[in-house]
Amino acid sequence: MAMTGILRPGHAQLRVLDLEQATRFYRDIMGLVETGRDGQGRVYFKCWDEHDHSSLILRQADGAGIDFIGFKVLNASTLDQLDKDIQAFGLKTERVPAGDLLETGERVRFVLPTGHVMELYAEKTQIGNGLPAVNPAPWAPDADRGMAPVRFDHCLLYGPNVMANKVLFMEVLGFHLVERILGPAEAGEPEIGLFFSCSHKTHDIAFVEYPEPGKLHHLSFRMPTWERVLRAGDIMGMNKVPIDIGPTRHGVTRGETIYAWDPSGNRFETFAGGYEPYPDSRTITWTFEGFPHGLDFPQGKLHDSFLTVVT
Ligand code: M3P
Ligand code: FE
Repeated sequence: MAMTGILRPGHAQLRVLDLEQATRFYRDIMGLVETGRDGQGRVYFKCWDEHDHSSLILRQADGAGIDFIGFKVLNASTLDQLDKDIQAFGLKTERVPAGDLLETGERVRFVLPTGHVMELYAEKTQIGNGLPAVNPAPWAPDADRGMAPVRFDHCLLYGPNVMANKVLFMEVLGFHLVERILGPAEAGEPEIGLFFSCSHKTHDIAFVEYPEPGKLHHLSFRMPTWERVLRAGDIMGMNKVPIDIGPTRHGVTRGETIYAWDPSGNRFETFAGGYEPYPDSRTITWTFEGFPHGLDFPQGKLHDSFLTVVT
């Protein structure tokens, strides 16, 4: 399918309570590649098979959570057009100068109706995946340290007004709605969970209705296979990483998954599988009664922590 407009989730900036402990976790246990530190003390990482300079930025803070999520767009004129479209939709935008994030161009920043800070950018230096573009091997040495996800895949964010996000994502930002979760019949089955894609993936970003704005449910890291999800679970066990759910499979998106917590209490997901929707694919709906299997298909179980623990 043609890829124009918004291409993919490119980076997320995460707040951590102890930067050096978090750096050791993401580098040595998660197995990300550390790519830089800036004048503000932030630490930058990428997954081994990503080419752009960074996809995860850690900032030391007093409380855990997400500062912002950034999506890469096709080019500078796309960025300008989306900036105008977002303003016409009624949101204020702000330009963050190039270089504020290492090796990253100018960003257009705005606050979603759910209270999350989102940004768009067109430029990030490509530093490569450690493999040549001519006759490359299937993996590089960085693929063999820790859990070693191949890419930052998506995030699930919790906040109020997910229905307002739906209009923005579908009518302005060009995403399609792949799956949705409905609330109880007594409440008139409102849409309480929305899974959006700007690509061939089951989701590039998802939202769940929640009273407090701007909350992070999880950042998800793509593993190449289910075996690699299980191996990530082995590494979590070896390192006493606290697990929330899994290994199991979601009914929602059919993803094979483990949810666990980083040392600051931010949830992350190691994730594989799923399917490949197109923009014209039918949207899949999970009713409130069906949702326990949507969350954990084999067990059909609503895990309390999934619904209540966010940062
Ligand atoms: C994911 C995923 C829910 C399922 C979440 C699914 C809210 O996080 O990556 O597929 O039930
Ligand atoms: Fe997920």
